[in-house]
Amino acid sequence: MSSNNQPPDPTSLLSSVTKLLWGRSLPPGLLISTVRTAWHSTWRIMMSQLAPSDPTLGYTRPPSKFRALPNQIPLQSQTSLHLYVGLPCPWAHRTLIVRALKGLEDAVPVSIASPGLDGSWQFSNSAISDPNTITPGPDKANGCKTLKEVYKSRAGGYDGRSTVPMLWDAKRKEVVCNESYDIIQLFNSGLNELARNPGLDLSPPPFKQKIEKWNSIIYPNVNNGVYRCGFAQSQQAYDTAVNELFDTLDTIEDHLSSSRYLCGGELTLADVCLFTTLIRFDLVYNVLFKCTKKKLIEYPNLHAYMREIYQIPEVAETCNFTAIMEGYYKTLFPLNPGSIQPVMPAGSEHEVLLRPHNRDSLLLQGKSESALYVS
Ligand SMILES: N[C@@H](CCC(=O)N[C@@H](CS)C(=O)NCC(=O)O)C(=O)O
Repeated sequence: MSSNNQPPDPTSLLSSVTKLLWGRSLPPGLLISTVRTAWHSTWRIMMSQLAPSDPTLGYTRPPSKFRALPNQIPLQSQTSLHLYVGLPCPWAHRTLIVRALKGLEDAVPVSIASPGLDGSWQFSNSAISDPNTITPGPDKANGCKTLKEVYKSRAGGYDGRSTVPMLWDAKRKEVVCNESYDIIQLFNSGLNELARNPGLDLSPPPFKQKIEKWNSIIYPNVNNGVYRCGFAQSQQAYDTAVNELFDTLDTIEDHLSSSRYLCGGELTLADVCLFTTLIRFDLVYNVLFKCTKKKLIEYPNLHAYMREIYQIPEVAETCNFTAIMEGYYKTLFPLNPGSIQPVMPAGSEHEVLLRPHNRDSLLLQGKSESALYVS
């Protein structure tokens, strides 16, 4: 028995037994192959929960359960909306950016959850609020401890995936929508009477077709593409995903050499959707999701484009790099069992992102291209 009556530490017990049996050398092959088989099977079970897959063991993202288009939101709900997000999540990040650009902070209050060790979204009452950084905190609409509780509290309950972003109607106590693209469309054009910046249109009619075209390329290959790399459960599925990801990044890099934004001279919803993946690329996806063919910083146009968007003050305020790093490296246990966070080569991410982007010279070209859509 230990002197302070504490139970023996199982790890030191295990290491004493292995030392006794095999000294300092590795345990025999049989033990290694048994542990390997057990670990691999457990990994497959965990991955199948984390990331549902197709027959090639490629990741297939489950569809969102609650959908809503701007004109489908009941009028009485528009004044009682509440947004739930998590800072590591690129899908939730889209909604924070459009909310900030449109000036909807007062009209749509936000509650920020953080990932717990079991991967579920949790609220914290003890959060230290830092006025310079967006930080997680309590559930301001329902006072719940977890997002699961909020979903469950809707009339009729809910037992599915409790994902962010989630738009909640605080009066009706109902989930309005949990699909990021629907939410950013609603924020862009459905709440103009409540917005501080109603004149901004991130999806103007002449650009709509172009935006849809870019989304249809970028969503499967880049936004979801990085997840298809990281959550692949076979070499074949990973190879397909990683090639499609980098082929698409090459195409965008080329396009951005002569176009300031994806659709020409103005920022659109397509840029917001690409940005939230790019901003996480070198910090997370390059390392944790094995998106290793290149780092984003090796693409001069894409990196400068990302910097230009980051340098919009309302956008920078939605980025919390500490929360992003911790959210991925500490929570995605099957991908990083030791929870060790890698060191990044450059200084602070914020400083790198403040370097000049020099994309103003593309303004004229971009403007003339966008004029083409109008005519
Ligand atoms: N298609 C959804 C995806 C949302 C999503 O997958 N969110 C993740 C965080 S990045 C989540 O909340 N996962 C929790 C879970 O699956 O239980 C959207 O674009 O809004």
